[in-house]
Amino acid sequence: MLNIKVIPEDYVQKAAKCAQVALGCSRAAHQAALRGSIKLNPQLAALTPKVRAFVERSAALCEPEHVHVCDGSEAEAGALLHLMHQQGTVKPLPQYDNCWLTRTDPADVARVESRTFICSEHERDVVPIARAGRKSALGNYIAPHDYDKAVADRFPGCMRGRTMYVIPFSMGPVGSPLSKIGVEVTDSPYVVYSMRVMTRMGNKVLEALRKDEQFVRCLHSVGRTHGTNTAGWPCDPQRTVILHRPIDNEIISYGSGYGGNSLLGKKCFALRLGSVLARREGWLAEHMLIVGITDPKGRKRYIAAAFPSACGKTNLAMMTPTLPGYKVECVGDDIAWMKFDNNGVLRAINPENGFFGVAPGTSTSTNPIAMASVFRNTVFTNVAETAEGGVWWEGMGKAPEALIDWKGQPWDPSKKTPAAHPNSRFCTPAEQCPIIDGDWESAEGVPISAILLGGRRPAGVPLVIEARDWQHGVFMGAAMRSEATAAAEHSGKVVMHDPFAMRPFFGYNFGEYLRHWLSMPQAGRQMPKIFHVNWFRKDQQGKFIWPGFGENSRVLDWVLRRCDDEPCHDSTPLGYVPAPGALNTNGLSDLNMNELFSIPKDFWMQEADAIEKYFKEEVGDDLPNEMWDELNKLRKNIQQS
Ligand code: GTP
Ligand code: SPV
Ligand code: MN
Repeated sequence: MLNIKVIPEDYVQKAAKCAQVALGCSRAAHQAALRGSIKLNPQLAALTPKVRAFVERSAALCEPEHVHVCDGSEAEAGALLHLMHQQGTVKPLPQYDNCWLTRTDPADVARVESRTFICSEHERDVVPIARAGRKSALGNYIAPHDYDKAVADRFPGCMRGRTMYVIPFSMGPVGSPLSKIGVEVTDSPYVVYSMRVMTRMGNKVLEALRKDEQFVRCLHSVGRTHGTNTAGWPCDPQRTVILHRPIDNEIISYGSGYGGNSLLGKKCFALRLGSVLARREGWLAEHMLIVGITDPKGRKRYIAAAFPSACGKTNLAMMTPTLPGYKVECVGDDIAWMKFDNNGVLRAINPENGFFGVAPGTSTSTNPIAMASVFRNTVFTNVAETAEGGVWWEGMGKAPEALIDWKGQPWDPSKKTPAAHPNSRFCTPAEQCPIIDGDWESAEGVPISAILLGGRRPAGVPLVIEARDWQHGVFMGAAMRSEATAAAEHSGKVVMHDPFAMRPFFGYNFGEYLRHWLSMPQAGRQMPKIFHVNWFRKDQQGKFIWPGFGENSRVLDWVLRRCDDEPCHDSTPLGYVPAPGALNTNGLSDLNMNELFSIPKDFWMQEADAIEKYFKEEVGDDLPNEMWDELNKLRKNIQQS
């Protein structure tokens, strides 16, 4: 069923012509390649014309041996696992139920931001004017001819000898007015299997396409292999490139099979293209978790929270609250698509269908809900393997004897290299989460009462600050910084600017993004309150001051009380913080509240300088004046404090 021959031989020869022109702008070449007698596979004949044209053009370019259109069935998923097992890409983990281990090539372990590009006619569409012609920290621009060349240099014949899978997928519940459809073609069965977990995929999406033929074209190849683990994990790390052309609804990714580089519905579609669509259509596509919180009075509210990669979204989304009477339910752990409805309520959907979550640090004490979710129907990537056919990672608990590390070697703890890669992950269906929210697939989305922003700030930044108003909140988002993590290729723990946790994911000019956020307050709309949180402040000994995880419910409690306009706050130069005694710390011993909430004047003068430098050097004339006004206010407040 999987190996269906559909490409006649002369088609392959004619493909060379086609390949000279990049996908999406090759209609003439495509027509030329199609002339001649092509017997169509019934699977392809059933596709809508636009999807079929995309598939045929992709096949002509990449020259796969077979084409398979995915139906999304159990049987298909089983066949894929069987195939991957044979090829050495996955191995079973007999300790659990339908769980599998993958080891990637050591050169393909995370998103590669330096090779991720957005294409548009004008550079300023993509990066702020201050960086014209230079490297921007807020996105990489690629000109149309370089984009076409990057494709032509890599894709012709890149799938020779392989099967090309066609994955029709929906970001968001099929049929929701907030959802969008994509079609990814890929030569990686690992990608197909993961996309079945992370998105709604298969026949029901093809049916939806028959009603509305619009979709985002996603082309992916792991490339002609130049990695070291070529049998199990083909990839071409030296030539990896991840390209987006928002104007054409097109994503093209080459060389990596990992996470956000290859599961193109996630960061590429839902955030980079999503942010462009959102701005055009008046909504928000954000790197945010969505969580429902029921307070002891039985009132349920939802919040969304933007933290950079590996900074606590999955953990907050699945939190087990320590405060009595609170209940937390999970809608999503990574991405939120949000739109004001006709009643002025901001509604959010999780466009995803699964969790691609960070493994290290996940344990029965930090995230028992994740632990209860991931030991069925899960693919683990780059974790360590136990002798019993189970998994282990740093932070899970005591290391068992005789571990095999993520590179497949016996682990030697004395060598101080981690057994699991720091960016190792689990890929798990969301419906398996025991606290998945009853409305997580609601077509209209859940109402958002508050938006949290945050990051890893070891020094100077208090546990929680409430923005004075929406504009101040937008400034907080623009000024966000966080320590680098293993989720991308940055090395060291340097504190980086990461506005709105979106720095790697903006699909268009950040100045325009800020303007879009500033335009949200309109007559009749109920604006969520905005807060900045920091679970990661450290003391003089380098230890986290705040216990985090389930104890973060204490901060949520204060946030919700502020949403009710309870006067439990004090004004500071940075915004509002809990009034003395207002943050419930009952039962927490040895907590140094002064250290947790102090606002060191020198630190904040330097922070204001750093923000100014960033705004000037990275954004320049594209920065909305409101942001300068807010920075001036911040400076004045600190000076006067
Ligand atoms: P992405 O999937 O990359 O977007 O990451 P994420 O934002 O979902 O981060 P996640 O929740 O997976 O957490 C990343 C790491 O931070 C894990 O090792 C967690 O154990 C750790 N972490 C999460 N929340 C807290 C917290 O409240 N305190 C502390 N100290 N660590 C935390
Ligand atoms: C992130 O890096 O923010 C992730 C993981 O959620 S990836 O899917 O690789 O982008
Ligand atoms: Mn993420």
